[in-house]
Amino acid sequence: MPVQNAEIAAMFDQAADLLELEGENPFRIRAYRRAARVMESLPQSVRSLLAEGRDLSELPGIGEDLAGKIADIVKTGRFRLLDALKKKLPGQVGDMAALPGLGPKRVKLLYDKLKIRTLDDLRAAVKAGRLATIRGFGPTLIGKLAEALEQPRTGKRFKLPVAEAEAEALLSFLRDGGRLVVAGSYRRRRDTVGDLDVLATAKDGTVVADKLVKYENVEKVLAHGPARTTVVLRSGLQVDVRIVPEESYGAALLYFTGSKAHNIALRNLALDRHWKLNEYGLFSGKRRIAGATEEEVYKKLGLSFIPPELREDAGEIALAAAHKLPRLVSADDIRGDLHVHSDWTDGTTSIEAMAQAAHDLGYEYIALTDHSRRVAMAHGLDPARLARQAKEIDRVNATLKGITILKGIEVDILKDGRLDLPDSALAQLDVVVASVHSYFDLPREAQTERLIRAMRNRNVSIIGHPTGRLIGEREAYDIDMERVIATARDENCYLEINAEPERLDLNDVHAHAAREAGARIAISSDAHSVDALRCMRYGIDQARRGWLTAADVINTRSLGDLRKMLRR
Ligand code: DGT
Ligand code: CA
Ligand code: CA
Ligand code: ZN
Repeated sequence: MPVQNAEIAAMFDQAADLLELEGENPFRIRAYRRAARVMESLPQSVRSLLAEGRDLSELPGIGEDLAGKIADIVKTGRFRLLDALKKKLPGQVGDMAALPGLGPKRVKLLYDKLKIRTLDDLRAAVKAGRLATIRGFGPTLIGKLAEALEQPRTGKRFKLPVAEAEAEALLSFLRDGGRLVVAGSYRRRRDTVGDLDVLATAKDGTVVADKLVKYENVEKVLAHGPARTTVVLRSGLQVDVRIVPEESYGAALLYFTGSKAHNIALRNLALDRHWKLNEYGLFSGKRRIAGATEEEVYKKLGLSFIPPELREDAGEIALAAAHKLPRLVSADDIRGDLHVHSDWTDGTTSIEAMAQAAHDLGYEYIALTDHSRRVAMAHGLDPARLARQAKEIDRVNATLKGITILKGIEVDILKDGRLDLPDSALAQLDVVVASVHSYFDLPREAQTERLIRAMRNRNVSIIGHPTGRLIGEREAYDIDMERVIATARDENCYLEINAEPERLDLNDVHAHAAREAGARIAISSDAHSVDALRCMRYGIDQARRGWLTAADVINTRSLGDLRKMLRR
């Protein structure tokens, strides 16, 4: 397996932790952390950048020295500095520093005070209650460590709809009049979540905790206490419920919403002002100067409120300090859906019923985009059936008020980038979504050329699910995303965020890259049934994570404006 960007990021983060442990120069440490964030948010693998002969030192935050190290990691799979640091440090100190709640400083304390050098030493010390003897090791931190040591998470991640169904059922069960909210990656609307982090305010936290352990979907109780209770549901989803005091609610929500990188950046801002920020509040000395709401914490730190979807330390903090955050697209902005199927191919519902349902959602338009003939399984349309479908659309348009059905197709992109229907048929349509449904394993260059050729066809309006990934099932096919995005922009072809929760394709990072490059996006449900039209919101979530504003999204336009944009 070639080295992935995320692995390089993890190596840099770990090196930063260990350098901190060594008391290294803070600028050097920060440089590694920043480089880790850069690695994570690149739209393309570093390996392929290098293969193209690109100079990595042109990347933001990457100097010559780091560029050399990255190249070395890609070549050898190892980060020599990290290996050296690990060797220099006694026992498993390096691994310990990666535990949640256990930064470098605390690892050093553990070693200095209790001679703890390995994870087993640490486990034993937790069991024996010896940690409490060290200054700064309060019950919360010890609880956190016990949790991390005893329950190595399976690493399984859950798609949003699964997590949502569990969260909603659980919250309605637990509701007792106090506040109850799911924080963590769920609130940041990541496309998958590792576990649910629930916060509750309650006069008597034990009531909520006692209720939780009796919940019928609980399979296993991992921890049960007044401040934190952790259970595993039958689905395998782990739930952490934390009871927090009202006056800390905002600080706790901020902390447990994360991301960890965002938290660290905020904490550093607080430190710059000689304040302290943690899950209990923002403190000047012993005095709590903010903490009841997230808004007041951000305000005190001189920042605009940062929507949870942006909290990834990807540049949002600097923009919030300048009060220049983008105004993110929201459900209210969406005026139509440009990728919808009917029972003419593999949908379950008539054209008329789909249009009526879209109207009920408040849309002005939908584009009917059934499959083309090559997708035989779906009973794809040939030019003759497409012409007949057009007549049916005219008929329905004449009877339905308040919504317009645009004529469209989801045309297959053939292996060589030609399309599955003749230009003469495509030219009759309002919207042509072109998608790949075959030959997922072409080499990168061929796959990229295939998409680019499709985009250069002037009948094509939108590229559907541009990378073909199915979350947890199929990797994205190998394309040069940077070139695809640049071509989309230059050709006035739009890229889809397919809102189906197993696709979410483009993903957040690619959507961000598209916006940066000036390409525009269509957020589409790809609905095959009336209910599935509602998946739009998952696409909006990812668009928001990609920093998209209404102006970046074509289906926020009025029908008149949209028609002009679709004409090439
Ligand atoms: P997930 O569950 O893997 O999808 O991702 P998250 O972001 O929900 O992560 P999780 O559940 O491990 O922790 C929830 C939040 O708690 C996280 O987003 C930020 C905060 N947090 C956890 N560990 C640390 C830490 O060691 N330092 C700081 N500053 N924050 C942390
Ligand atoms: Ca979580
Ligand atoms: Ca958690
Ligand atoms: Zn489709």
